[in-house]
Amino acid sequence: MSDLKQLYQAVLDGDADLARQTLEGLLAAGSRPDALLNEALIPAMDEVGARFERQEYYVPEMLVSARAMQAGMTVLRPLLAASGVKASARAAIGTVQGDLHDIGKNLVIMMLEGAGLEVIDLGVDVPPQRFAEAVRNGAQLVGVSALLTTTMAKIPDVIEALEDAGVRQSAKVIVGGAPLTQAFADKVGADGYAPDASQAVSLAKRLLSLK
Ligand code: B1M
Repeated sequence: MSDLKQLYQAVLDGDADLARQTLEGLLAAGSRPDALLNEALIPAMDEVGARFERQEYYVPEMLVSARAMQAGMTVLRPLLAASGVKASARAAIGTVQGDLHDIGKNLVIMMLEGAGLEVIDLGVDVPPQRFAEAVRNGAQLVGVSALLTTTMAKIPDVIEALEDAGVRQSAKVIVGGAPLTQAFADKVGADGYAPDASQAVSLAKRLLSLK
């Protein structure tokens, strides 16, 4: 197996140590950071998403793969920044105000990063104005996660904050979390709803017209 294939496989298998070691070996041998990202890490996360959708992978497998990819990204990120490689788009993702659940949100962030987006993690219990601020700072996609029936009711406040700040048209808004539905997303005026992290990636790509 080539080292590039081994890197791809290590992410699929969720082997963070092997992913990092293989990636460092490839870099030492002269591989370009952007090639490792585009030819191994991103395709591996695409395949993880596809397996999740086929129900061959579940949340734990997706989490360990995302962590393996993150292990690679910690090595690659400074090199990519130094070589001027740009992320395809910038997103800002947070859990809505009053809500402290972040496991699903983090998974969505890791999958979006795996798809080549730059993601600002706004954290949990995020006030609506912080989403608006993120758009003012260049986010083209806003992601809002909510896990409680009480806090999902706060999502319209986020959309209102974007409108009040005059930036609603500057970013697409996607929402997700266990109690949410497409009907809820439509009702509150979000641009899209994704039931899981993998579909959040395809939704983001579609809304932002990324390939
Ligand atoms: Co809480 N909790 N919790 N909890 N908790 C739930 C959500 C609950 C369903 C449990 C239950 O009663 N059966 C229930 C909500 C009931 C309701 O509102 N209908 C509940 C409750 C009541 C509470 C408290 C109020 C309990 C209390 O204190 N009395 C409290 C609230 C605290 C607060 O937020 N203010 C509370 C606290 C906690 C912990 C802190 C203990 C902990 C959170 C730890 C953490 O996140 N760091 C916790 C946990 C772990 C859970 C359960 C057990 C698991 C949630 C989880 O991480 N799932 C949960 C019960 C359950 O779901 N079985 C429960 C795994 C995760 C990968 O899935 O988050 O759904 P999920 O994310 C998915 C999708 O939803 C989607 O993609 C993800 C990956 O596929 N998705 C998005 C999520 N966000 C997305 C955003 C997108 C797109 C897709 O675009 C932006």
